[in-house]
Amino acid sequence: MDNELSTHPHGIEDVEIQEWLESLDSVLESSGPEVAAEILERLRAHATVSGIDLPFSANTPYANTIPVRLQPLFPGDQELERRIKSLIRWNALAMVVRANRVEHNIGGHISTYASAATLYEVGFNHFFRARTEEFEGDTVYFQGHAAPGIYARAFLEGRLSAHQLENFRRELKPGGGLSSYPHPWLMPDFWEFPTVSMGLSPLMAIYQARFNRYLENRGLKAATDAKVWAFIGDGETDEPESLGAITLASRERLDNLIFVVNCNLQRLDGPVRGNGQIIQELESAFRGAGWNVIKVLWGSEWDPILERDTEGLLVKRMGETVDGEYQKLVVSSGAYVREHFFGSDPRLLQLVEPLPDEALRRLRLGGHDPRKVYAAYKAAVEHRGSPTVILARTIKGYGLGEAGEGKNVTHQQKKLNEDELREFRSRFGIPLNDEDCTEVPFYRPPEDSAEIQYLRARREALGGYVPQRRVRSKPLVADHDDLFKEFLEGSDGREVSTTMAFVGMLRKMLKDREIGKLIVPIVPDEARTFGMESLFRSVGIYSSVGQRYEPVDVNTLLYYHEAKDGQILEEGITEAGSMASFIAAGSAYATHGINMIPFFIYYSMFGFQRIADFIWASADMRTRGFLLGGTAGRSTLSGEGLQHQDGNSHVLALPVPNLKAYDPAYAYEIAVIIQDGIRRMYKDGESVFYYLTVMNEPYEMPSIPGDVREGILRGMYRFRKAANDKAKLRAQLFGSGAILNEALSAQEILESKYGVAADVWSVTSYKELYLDGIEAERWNRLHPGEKLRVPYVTQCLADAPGAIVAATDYLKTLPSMVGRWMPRRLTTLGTDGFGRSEGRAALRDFFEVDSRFITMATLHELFLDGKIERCVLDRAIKDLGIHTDKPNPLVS
Ligand SMILES: Cc1ncc(C[n+]2csc(CCOP(=O)(O)OP(=O)(O)O)c2C)c(N)n1
Ligand SMILES: [Mg+2]
Repeated sequence: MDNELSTHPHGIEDVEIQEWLESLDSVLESSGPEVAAEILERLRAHATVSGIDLPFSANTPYANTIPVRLQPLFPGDQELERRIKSLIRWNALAMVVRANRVEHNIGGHISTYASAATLYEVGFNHFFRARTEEFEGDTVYFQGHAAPGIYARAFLEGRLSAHQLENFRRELKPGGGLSSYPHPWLMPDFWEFPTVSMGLSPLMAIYQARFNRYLENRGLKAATDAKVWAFIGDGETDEPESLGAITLASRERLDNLIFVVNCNLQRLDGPVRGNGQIIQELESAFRGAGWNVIKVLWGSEWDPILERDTEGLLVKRMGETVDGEYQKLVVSSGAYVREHFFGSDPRLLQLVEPLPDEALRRLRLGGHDPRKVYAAYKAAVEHRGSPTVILARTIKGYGLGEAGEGKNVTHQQKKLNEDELREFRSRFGIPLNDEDCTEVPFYRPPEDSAEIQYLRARREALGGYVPQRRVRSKPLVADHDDLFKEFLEGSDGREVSTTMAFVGMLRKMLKDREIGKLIVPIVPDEARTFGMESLFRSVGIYSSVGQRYEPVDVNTLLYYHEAKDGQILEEGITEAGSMASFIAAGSAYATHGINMIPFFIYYSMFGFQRIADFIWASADMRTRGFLLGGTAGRSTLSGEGLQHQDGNSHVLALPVPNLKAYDPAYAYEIAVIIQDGIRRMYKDGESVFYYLTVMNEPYEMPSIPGDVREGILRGMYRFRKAANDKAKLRAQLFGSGAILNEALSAQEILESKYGVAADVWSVTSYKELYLDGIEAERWNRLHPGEKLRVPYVTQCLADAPGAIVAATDYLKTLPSMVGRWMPRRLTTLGTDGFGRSEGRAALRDFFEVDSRFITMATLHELFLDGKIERCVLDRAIKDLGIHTDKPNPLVS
């Protein structure tokens, strides 16, 4: 047997290997790890040029990255910290169990926090620094499903009451409750970052860390060693967003960023990688991307065993065991572990011979050992030059025992029977007797107890409590009339697009004394599409290393100018990443106390459709700023076709409650909306943000027709009255964006050819009209008998006679939403269906939204009302050249 194992597949003698290893050891001892690493690197390079085909692996053995000899002393009182953690474990569990006793199926999660408790507690006691007047503080993204543990800690800290804990997931209870997950919208003094839609927080954290550097490099805040910590699940890493930007983090050398992946090897249904090893997979992905990877796999109890493993057999066995098997070992007895894990080799069995079965069962994993976790965190915060990921092995549902520890069902476990509760109580030493314990009361030791005193002292040393959200920026003061004035005046015959008009405003805002430096233009590789390249030169593209090359277009006026203090965030082709920058910038008023004003301009079809969940998260986070959907309008974006032409985004913008969505037609409308938006968000501190579509169709911009500001902001105003308002045939035409011009042409055709006098309305926001309408209805319903509130649309149309026709470049449902508040039937024209590669005129014919179709729809309405004869309609169809048997754009 011995003989068999002493030679290797290629016939190398053990002794030969031993010699190599010993020489490495001696280099390590005499010259240190750097020299040893260099020799290995040279050997590898030498091997390659000598024709040796070395397989690439970014993996290291399945062992702790930090060797025991380099492990720092644990600075805390381990026993006290264990007791505090146990109390938090109990209260977190109590919250969920109690909530489900009161209302079956109210939900909540025990097992995520149970697995992550040590990861958080070491952070809370030793690392997470609060935001104070003097120090910006660390930023922590908590794993959403661990929320009960974070609440339970805040309870011990005296920040949340037992009443609030009692109302976990009962937010509508008198006295308030606690939201299921981190939601700044619902708990604006507590949570900072919504994390529970998996995959969003890792990406947001990366861009947050980068944005912190942006603020420093632009001189808007002092450089500090503040860290961004992101706690994420191992199952969560399957979301494409989770790992999607990890190369940005290493490229930007974000050593202010620390990921902690809670590797309990399980997700909701079962193992993350039953047949593989998620930890090794993540290690190679992160190492390959240039991250500092720290594996915390085995607890201190393993150290002496591993030390005895001089041949590396145990580490080899660990590396060969798949996660499904590890999970089985977790739920099994010591005897089973001995037989099935160590039993694979008699020499392994020998290693654990002195240990009784019970000790084998109690061999802790790294993520449950504060000493190992502390060592990893310390190494992470001290590491320079790249971001760090800590892969910490834990057990899902740790401590739940029979009630779920390590079981596939543990994620959903919300109820414990009496025996299970008693066992949990005993395991964590909660001072409750058998009887009391089954009531699952919240337990907080007295204020003067060692636990509370310690916990408070630790937080005090770290600057205060975490998480805590506070708006720290001062309101802007100016009204900025001067900035927007020129855009109210029209383009004086020049044809410009609303995109050009917006870029003109942006350029002007960038020069403003108060807000200039606060503006953050964000583009996902579309600046040229929107005519923004002049900004490259004037304000520069942000680059943390400046510009290390002479740009190819250096001799041109608008060269590609990268600079350390560049203002533009040119994100490359990542709408998700750009949105994460938008979020970091738009929440800086709270995170950093700086009123950053992001303008994120993108191809409108790739906005809501692609990254709506980030937009939803930014709404939750009370992010401020402007989203601009460029090249918008299904029939206005010519040529591009089905994938690009956006007729959807204004419908997709409807569900976001605090998002104001506008489809402006003219420069002055945009100016009014942006100026008012800046006032509302940054002067009055409202938690709203904006979505504006801008188009690339050039046309003359008129000057503002009188006092229409309120109408623009509320959603509609009469742009042009009919010339002859005494005419018998009357109509009201609604247009938005570029389609407003079609309505104006229709107005002329109707008047000159058919004697119909039409008023034309610019509808800047169907969403605003709709929200106003449903609110009026609601108020009326709840206040019967009182003076009825009249929706704004109804008010506008009080003296507006005739047929009503709305045309939009978006789905017909937009105008239809407000039809019921109109005095008469509404006809809507819109662009439902797939786009086409075509010119504008053909597209508007295809979708039936051009002036001809608006004219015809108006005449048809008048015909239905008996105001005109059928022959007029027939003649119009002929004169307008409308093919009545044309394909249906909706389904063709
Ligand atoms: C985008 C998204 N998809 C699905 C879910 C539902 N979900 C909540 S937790 C969970 C499993 C989480 O597993 P993991 O990330 O490993 O975290 P753990 O609880 O194991 O620490 C799932 C699928 C979600 N919250 N977000
Ligand atoms: Mg997991």
